[in-house]
This record gives sequence, C-alpha cells and structure tokens, in this order.
Amino acid sequence: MKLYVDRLAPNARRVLMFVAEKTIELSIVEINVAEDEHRSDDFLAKNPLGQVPVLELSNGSCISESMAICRYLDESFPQTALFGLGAEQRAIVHMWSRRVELGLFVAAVDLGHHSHPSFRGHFEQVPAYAELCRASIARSCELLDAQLKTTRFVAGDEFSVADIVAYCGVELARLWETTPETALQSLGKWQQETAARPSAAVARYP
Ligand SMILES: N[C@@H](CCC(=O)N[C@@H](CS)C(=O)NCC(=O)O)C(=O)O
Repeated sequence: MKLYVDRLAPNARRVLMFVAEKTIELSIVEINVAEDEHRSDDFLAKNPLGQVPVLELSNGSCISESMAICRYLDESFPQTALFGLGAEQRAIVHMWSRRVELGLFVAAVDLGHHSHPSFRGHFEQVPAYAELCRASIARSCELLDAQLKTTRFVAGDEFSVADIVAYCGVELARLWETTPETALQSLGKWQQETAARPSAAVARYP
C-alpha cells in the first residue's frame, strides 16, 4: 500500500496524523505540489482531480478524498478504532467530523487560499469570502469549546477522527493567525493535549 502525500498539504497532514495515530506501516510517496508533480500524467491516472492525498492499494486501486482514505484504513486495521464503535457512536463521530470538516477545516484551507499572499497567483482571491471563512472558524471554535466543556474529546470519551480533523483545522487557522479566542479555555486545553500526542507531530505548524 502506498500513500501519496505532500507533507505541507493540510489534507495530506490529516491523513498522516490518522496513520500515525493508528501506527500503520505503509510506504509514503512524496508528491511536490509546488513543483506541479500532482499534474503529471502518472499522478492524474491515480486521481483525475490532481489532488493529494491518494492511497494506492496493492491491487492498483486508488482511493482519494481524505476521509474515504481514513475510513478504509480504519476498517482494514481495526486496532484503535477512530470512527467509533457501534451505531450510535459511529453516527456521533460522523456528525462531529462533518461539523469540524465543513465549518473549521475547509474554512481554514479556504481562508488561506483567499487571503494569504503566497496563494495570490494560484487562486482568484475573494476577500469577502475570506471573511466568511474567518467567521465560520470562529463559530466552529465556539461550538467546539462548548462541547469540550462536557466531553474529553470532540465526539465523546474516545479520541476519534473528529479530533484529528478539528486539530488540523485549528493548526491551520493558527498558521493564518486566526487563533481561537483565549477565552475558549476548554478548546485551548484540548488543543494542548492533542498537540502532545506523538501523532500530532506531522500536523503541527511551527
Ligand atoms: N477533498 C479532498 C481535497 C484534497 C486537496 O484539496 N488537496 C490539496 C492539498 S491540501 C491539493 O492536492 N491541491 C492541489 C490542487 O488542487 O491543485 C480531500 O479531502 O482529500
């Protein structure tokens, strides 16, 4: 099994953190997005969208979309289930993963694309959309803070893929200097605890 990543790419980082959390051994193939390696014919044959990450199975089948890759790995390596166990917990992990993916992680990716000078030539930047992303990040952080007052992890008592997506989103927001309010103490405590997990090393920005 091969995992194609660019270690700087936020989507690749969340899958790398998931792999590290589950201690799965697989071969990592580096695709340098800045050098357009994701646009080569070889790579487009693996993912016609030209995006990392991609998981290539030993039968040659290729899976893209970070959450699809994580779900495949969770089912194939049942140690440390990260998508929840049982119908109710699976649904709750799914619910929180959707909330933090759409409201926080994707908003943080889009905020960077639409506001950071390094993306200026690559994206048509829409400042008003960047502001909507900033507001979405703030709302998501408040929602998370309220949740983390009552639960140890994002989706309940167990660490899950929802923590990984949320952590990667918060890290990215921090990179764009859209840090959660210091008043959000429960979120801050969870963030520090998550940062201390060995798996977080692949997702942490300096
Ligand atoms: N929905 C996809 C998004 C993947 C994605 O946007 N990957 C970015 C890196 S974070 C990429 O490869 N961008 C290169 C491009 O779109 O040209 C997922 O969840 O994996």
